[in-house]
Amino acid sequence: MKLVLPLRVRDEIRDALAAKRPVVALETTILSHGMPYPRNLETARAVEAIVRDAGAVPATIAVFDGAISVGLDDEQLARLATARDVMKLSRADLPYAIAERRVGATTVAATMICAHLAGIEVFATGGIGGVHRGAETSFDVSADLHELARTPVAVVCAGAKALLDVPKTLEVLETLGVPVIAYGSDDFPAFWSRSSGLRAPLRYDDAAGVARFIRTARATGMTGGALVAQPNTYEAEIPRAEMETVIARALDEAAREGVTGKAVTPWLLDRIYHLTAGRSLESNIALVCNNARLAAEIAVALGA
Ligand code: PSU
Ligand code: MN
Repeated sequence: MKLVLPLRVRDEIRDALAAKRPVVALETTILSHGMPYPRNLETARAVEAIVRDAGAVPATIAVFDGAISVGLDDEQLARLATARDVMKLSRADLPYAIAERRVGATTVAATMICAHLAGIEVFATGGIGGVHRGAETSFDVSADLHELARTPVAVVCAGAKALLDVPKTLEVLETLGVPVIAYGSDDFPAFWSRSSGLRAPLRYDDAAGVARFIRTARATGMTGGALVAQPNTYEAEIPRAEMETVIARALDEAAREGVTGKAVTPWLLDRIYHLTAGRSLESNIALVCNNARLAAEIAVALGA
C-alpha cells in the first residue's frame, strides 16, 4: 500500500529535490524531548546551518496543523523547543497527530517515513532507539529498528544510545537485515563514547563510499534503510567506563520511579544530563553536528 499522508514540503526543498540537488532530513524529537531549552533550539539552528555549509538543503520534519511539515520556519522550531504539549511521534502515532491536529515531533522511525514520502534519501540524527536493557522482560524495543528494516533512508547517527543494550540492538538489526556501517572506524559507536567495544559488520571511510552503497542498494531494489554510524569527535566523547557508572545509576532510578514506554528515553537523557552536570548534553550536541556534516557530504556525493 502506498502511503498518502498529507505532506507540506517547503518550496526550497521541493525545488532542490526536483533538480536532484542534495537534501538532508532532520528529526525533531531530539529537540522536543531530547535536550533542554535553549540549547535544543540553538542546536536545531546550528545543525541546519551545518547542512547548508556542506552544500545541502536541510529538511527538518514535524507535524503541524494536520499535515507533515518538511522544512520548518524558526517559529515552528521555537514551538517544538518550548511547548509542553508536543507529542513524540513514532510510526504508530502519525495518523493520530494528523487527525487530531496535534503538534508532533518526529522520532527516527517517523522521520524516516516522512523523508521517504518526500523523496529524501539521507537523514541525520544523534542516536537511534534500540533494544532497551532488560528487554527480555519489558519487551521495550524501539520502533526505529523495524523502520530501518522497511524504509529506504540512510540514517547517519552516532550508533545506538549507550543507555540501551547495544549488543542486543546489533543482533536485532542483523536479524532484520539492516546494513550497519561504521564510518571511519571498525567499532560500532556508543553515542557519547566513540566505541561500544563491539565491531560493526561493515565499514566505510569516505562519503563517496557510502553514496556508492546507497546507489547500489537503490539500483538493486533492496528494501529497507541503512545505518551509518559515525563515532563522536575525540574532544567531545565521554569514555565508556565513565558513562557506564552514570547510566547504571540513571537506569536504577528509572526502574524505581516506574518510568515506562515512550517516557523512558527522554527521562534517562534528562537524568544523565543532570548526573554529568551537563557534559552529556555538550557531547550530544557535538555528535549531532558531526553527523549533520557527514549526512550532507553523503547527500552531495549521491548527486555527483
Ligand atoms: N537521539 C538523541 N536524542 C533523542 C533521540 C535520539 O540524541 O531524543 C530520540 C530519537 O527521536 C529516537 C527516539 O527515535 O529518541 C527513540 O525513542 P524510543 O526509545 O522511545 O523509541
Ligand atoms: Mn520504547
